[in-house]
Amino acid sequence: MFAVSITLFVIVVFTVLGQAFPLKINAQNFTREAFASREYIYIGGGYVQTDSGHLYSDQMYVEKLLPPKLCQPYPLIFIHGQGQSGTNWLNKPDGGSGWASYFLNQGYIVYIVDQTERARSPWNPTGNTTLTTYTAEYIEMRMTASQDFNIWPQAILHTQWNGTGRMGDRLFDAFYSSNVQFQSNTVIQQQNMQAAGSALLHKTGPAILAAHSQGGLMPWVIADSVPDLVKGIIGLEPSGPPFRDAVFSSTPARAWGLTDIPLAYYPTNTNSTTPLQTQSVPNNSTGLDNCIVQADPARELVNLKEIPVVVMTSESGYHDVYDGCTVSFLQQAGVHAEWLRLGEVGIHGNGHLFFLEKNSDEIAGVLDEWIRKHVT
Ligand SMILES: *[C@@H]1O[C@H](CO)[C@@H](O)[C@H](O)[C@H]1NC(C)=O
Ligand SMILES: *[C@@H]1O[C@H](CO)[C@@H](O)[C@H](O)[C@H]1NC(C)=O
Ligand SMILES: *[C@@H]1O[C@H](CO)[C@@H](O)[C@H](O)[C@H]1NC(C)=O
Ligand SMILES: *[C@@H]1O[C@H](CO)[C@@H](O)[C@H](O)[C@H]1NC(C)=O
Ligand SMILES: *[C@@H]1O[C@H](CO)[C@@H](O)[C@H](O)[C@H]1NC(C)=O
Ligand SMILES: CC(=O)N[C@H]1CO[C@H](CO)[C@@H](O)[C@@H]1O
Repeated sequence: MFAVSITLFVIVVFTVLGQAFPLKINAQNFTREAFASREYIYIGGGYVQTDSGHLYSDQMYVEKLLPPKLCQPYPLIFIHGQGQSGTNWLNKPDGGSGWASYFLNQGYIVYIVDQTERARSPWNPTGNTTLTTYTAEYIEMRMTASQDFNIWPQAILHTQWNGTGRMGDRLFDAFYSSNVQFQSNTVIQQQNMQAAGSALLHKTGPAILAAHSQGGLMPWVIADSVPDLVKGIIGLEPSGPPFRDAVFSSTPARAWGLTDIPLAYYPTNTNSTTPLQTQSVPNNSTGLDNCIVQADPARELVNLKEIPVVVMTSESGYHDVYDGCTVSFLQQAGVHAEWLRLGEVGIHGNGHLFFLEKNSDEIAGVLDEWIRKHVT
């Protein structure tokens, strides 16, 4: 009980290289990471009875990094993708400084979570659910070395991963060894993240959600339950497209358009057969997929309507094939969503893990600019 109910405040001074005189150290000389004070909490979840006693279940690990000079009105909450943990936003596998540092240096409070039942957020072994994990081959093919496999048309353009992106390369190994197991049931994961995420926003107050890939589903379900507390949603190649998988399979998925669990639509759905009626819209350019969107007239995502949304997509990642469909779906449902394709703003050669790639700071700059312009 103690461990979960107490908030620990830990001031971290980054005395890298064992330097004992923090006051005389200029951060730039010793580490490229930003100075920050750090505290962590566990949020959400509760006790469950098991055969051998009580366990605490479905709570989420959250780390708060406070910049030396706070000058942004809203904090940024980063949610990582499948197989990943909050380390995604700390330093990069090649030792370069990560997005947490970038945004701390711009004066944001940065929150980093480990999704429920993942990494430092415990999995309940008595809950009858299973964990799974990604192989190295899966990561090479989809993310770090797509140019060697050419599964989708844009894959060949990939140049920004540092190193070969293949097993045995020091930087790939550094990245892949940070991958962790995850809850394999998407419905359970979305329910748990909705609960823990809303609890977090009640604690932080109004904030911006920035979420990658499978984590990119979570802002939709969290904002749907606490719309007034979400000031902006940044989808970093969020899971999609609506209603089905794409590129690697075309299995039906996300019956609620963006998610597997219900979102509030208006008018309310009265058809018990399926949450939403759909239609297929043909693609207009090479390399882009057809889209499935709602049949007309589309229902509105009432709780997301007032929240500015950007979907950011890399030039060579597999999401470029279909992220436009996610954006079309959002717009059709009345959401102010914008598709920001990095290739179209002159940032070339990135893949799905663009925040860990060589030019990650340049991309962070584009995002920072978007926030300053759209989140008010
Ligand atoms: C797990 O399954 C067992 C056997 O079916 C059942 O007795 C138990 O209640 C289940 N536990 C949970 C948390 O659902
Ligand atoms: C309910 O949804 C199903 C499946 O999309 C469709 O065939 C049916 O016509 C719908 N019923 C009504 C009353 O809209
Ligand atoms: C293709 O273009 C038409 C006409 O501009 C538009 O209605 C449709 O949504 C586009 N398709 C996609 C997939 O964007
Ligand atoms: C639409 O996508 C299909 C399959 O990906 C492709 O064959 C076709 O050329 C695309 N259409 C256009 C106009 O590019
Ligand atoms: C690539 O990684 C090496 C470390 O192995 C680092 O020294 C170099 O700066 C990185 N390159 C870029 C462009 O970030
Ligand atoms: C000794 C040394 O390298 N000092 C550098 C520490 O970092 C500051 C800021 O980047 C530089 O101006 C110093 O030259």
